[in-house]
Amino acid sequence: MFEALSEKLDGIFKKLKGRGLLNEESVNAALKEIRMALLEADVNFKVVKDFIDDVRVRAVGKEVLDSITPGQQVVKIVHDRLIELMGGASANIKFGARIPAPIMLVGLQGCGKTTTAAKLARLLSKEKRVYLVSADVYRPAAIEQLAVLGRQIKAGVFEHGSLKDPVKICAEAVDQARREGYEVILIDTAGRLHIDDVLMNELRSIRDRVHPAEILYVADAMTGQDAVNVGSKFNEMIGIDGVIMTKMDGDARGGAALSLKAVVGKPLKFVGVGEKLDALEVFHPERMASRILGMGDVLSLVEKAQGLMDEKSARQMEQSIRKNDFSLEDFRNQLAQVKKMGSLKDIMGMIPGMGKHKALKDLQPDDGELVKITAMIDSMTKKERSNYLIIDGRRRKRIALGSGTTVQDVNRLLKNYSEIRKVMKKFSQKDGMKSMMRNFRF
Ligand SMILES: Nc1nc2c(ncn2[C@@H]2O[C@H](COP(=O)(O)OP(=O)(O)OP(=O)(O)O)[C@@H](O)[C@H]2O)c(=O)[nH]1
Ligand SMILES: [Mg+2]
Repeated sequence: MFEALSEKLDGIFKKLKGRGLLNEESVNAALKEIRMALLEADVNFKVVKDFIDDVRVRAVGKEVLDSITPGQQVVKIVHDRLIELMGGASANIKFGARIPAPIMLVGLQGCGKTTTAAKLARLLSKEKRVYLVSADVYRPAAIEQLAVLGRQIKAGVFEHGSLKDPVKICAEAVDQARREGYEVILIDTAGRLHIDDVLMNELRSIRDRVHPAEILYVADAMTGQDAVNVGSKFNEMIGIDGVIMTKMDGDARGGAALSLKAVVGKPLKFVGVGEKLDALEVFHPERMASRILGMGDVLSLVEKAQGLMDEKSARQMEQSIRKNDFSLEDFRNQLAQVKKMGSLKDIMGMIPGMGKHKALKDLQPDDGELVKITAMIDSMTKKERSNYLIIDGRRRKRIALGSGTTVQDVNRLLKNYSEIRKVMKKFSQKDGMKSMMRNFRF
């Protein structure tokens, strides 16, 4: 997501930072390019205009232009403004005092409500007991679809029996959830191709019957600005508390996500990034702004790692990072785990500066690559593995020979490893991953 935008902004800022001194003209020229980049990313034109006007006012001030690093200051202003645009702090779900807390998902047909209900149930069930109910009595198999997903994540699912009326179904499901001690009930509703009165009336009736703690509008990122406009309509007609944007993994340009808060006035709370049930992320404006500006998103990376690594490996990794001796041996042991996190390219995009790193950009280690890396590390002596700095030209040649690879392969491995090590060092400066995580828990 936001790859094209990110690349363009990177180019614009490189030029800006390369200039040293800035004046109003050069800032305005850069702003013009930023404006184009945002419009091309499908951000709402009115939002873009306000954004640029605001950055201009802040950037052409005397303090900025006269400072020693005016280019960097402008980047910071854009970064701050992007965070504000996306709603500032990340917005959690407010469950309210009632138990179970009903959360209602609404949106057009095919936007991803049912899948998202299951994903959200999975995410929330780390802390709460979650129950699912489908109020979609129209599409054949809709109820069964949610039941199947619910079973996969081991959430409770309401059984409809002979009930046919969506409002009664929801009311009865809430009672059932209460009886069974669930703390949250997620209500999956029916979709329509377009907003129509029948759908809105039905959603209103459900709302007035169960009084949801939150109504979340599910938006399909692939539909671009339509997703934003439909969101406004849903908000006017039934009132929403936040948005979940699905299919952010597709080739949507992402502008809708940047326009939502300003146009609809409601925060983006989660983003769907794949079809699998673990592909739902809490939306963090600050991290997203950093990612867009190529500053990396180390925290999401750490969270991803923590979610996927088995606990023992995570603890080992944390320990070696703490001791600040992430050796090549550790690296080899972690690679298999890293592979689980998706392509190394995606992971690199989250590390500051690495997304733009030429050598890493095209790096897509497949299984073959991993075998090669393992072979190279296996061909090293124990001493080499614990201190890569001693691996000189002669040793590189020997390692290449021993592992059936080339010296270039060994060079690349050591380069990547030393980059990763640098990031690891950053972690260890704070007081460990766990405490960092605690501050950012959903
Ligand atoms: N790639 C990707 N696909 C998604 C995501 N979320 C949902 N989908 C897919 O979108 C399609 C529709 O998802 P559903 O959850 O059935 O959508 P819905 O809103 O419940 O649809 P109706 O009940 O017919 O209105 C499915 O094929 C999902 O796998 C996502 O974040 N990424
Ligand atoms: Mg559905």
